[in-house]
Amino acid sequence: MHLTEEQKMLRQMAQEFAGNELAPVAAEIDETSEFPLENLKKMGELGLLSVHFPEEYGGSGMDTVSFALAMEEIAAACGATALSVAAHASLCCGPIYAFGTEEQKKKYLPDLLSGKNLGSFCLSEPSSGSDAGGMITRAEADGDTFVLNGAKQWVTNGGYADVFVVFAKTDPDKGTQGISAFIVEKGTPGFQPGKKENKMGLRASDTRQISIDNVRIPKENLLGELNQGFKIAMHTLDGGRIGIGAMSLGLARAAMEHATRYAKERIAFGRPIADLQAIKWYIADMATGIEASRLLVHNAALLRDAGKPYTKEAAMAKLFASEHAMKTATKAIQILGGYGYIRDYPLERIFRDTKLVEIGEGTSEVQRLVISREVLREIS
Ligand code: COS
Repeated sequence: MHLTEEQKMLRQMAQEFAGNELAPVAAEIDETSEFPLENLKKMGELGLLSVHFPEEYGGSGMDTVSFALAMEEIAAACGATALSVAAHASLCCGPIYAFGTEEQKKKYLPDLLSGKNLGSFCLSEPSSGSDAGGMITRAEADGDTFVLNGAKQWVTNGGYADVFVVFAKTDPDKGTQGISAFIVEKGTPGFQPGKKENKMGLRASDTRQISIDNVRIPKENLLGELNQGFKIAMHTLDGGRIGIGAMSLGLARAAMEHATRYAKERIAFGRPIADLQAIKWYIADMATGIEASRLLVHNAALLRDAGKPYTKEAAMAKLFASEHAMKTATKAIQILGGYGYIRDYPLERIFRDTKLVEIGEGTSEVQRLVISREVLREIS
């Protein structure tokens, strides 16, 4: 795929940062579950949290392809850090930029894009995930304020974020047409992150439930129009899926690279196992799927940058890249055999980290639903 000089430079910078700062600590923070706050701050200073946002609000002024390139490099070094970046950039800065008033953008974006503040997104609830419209959190107007009550689940960056985009029902009888989006600031009374979830993978990323008890926010914190929140969520997830597709790509590439290096060194039956046809076929399948994933991710990014519809393409990119990443991580472990199964090598962590990309920001089943709906609409 053709890249501009600017895109190549950004990729190079992201690769160097990821190689020097993220990769060396990835195993350690997986073990300790320590949130990579310092590295996120450094990434803010380098512009890696703001790649595809305009300079006017403190962004780097680049495009979505550039964002995908950066995400791939970050994820290839540390999946947990990549997930934090995805939640911050796509899911919090994304909707504030796309739907915020000028005042909201000026108030929130510069500090988010510079990394001074961290962002988060609260859509899922303890009893509603794939059925996002099934949320029960309520927001009721009261004078100049809205009062929110309910709970949110799987909130990435939940314990560290300063700014949260929160969805709640403003007209419960209207289903998805009765949901609104709000901006809630950290420390607002009643808005309380719970304990950090003890996850299988991406252990350094911070995932929490948030309880919302009589959280009173000013009316000007409504994001977008009243009762348009579900569309804001769907639009946000379209963009987010490009980021998770790119993250999947980075995880897959890291798995393939570790396994290939091992296959070239490991001797069995008198020669490196990379000479065995079974291993060669695994490597060929890994590499082909990674290339296809990258093309799908970049295609969705190009459509987004061109202002064209990209819902289907983003879902395809996320679906294909995440499932291929899981296949690649599985085969990579197979190549290492027992060594793939122990923590001395990074593949065990990559395998655990990768499982999430088939679940987060819409499961594979939701992506298939989104894709099939579009195809059924297209073909008369
Ligand atoms: N962009 C803008 N609007 C969209 C949209 C999109 N990508 N997708 C749907 N909408 C609109 C529809 O056009 C419809 O509008 P009208 O009410 O004007 O007709 C409205 O949103 C409701 O859409 P739909 O009928 O498709 O809603 P469903 O309840 O059937 O939900 C799915 C559809 C399953 C696709 C949705 O709930 C979803 O994406 N779930 C997964 C959520 C997810 O990814 N969670 C992870 C969060 S990361 S923590």
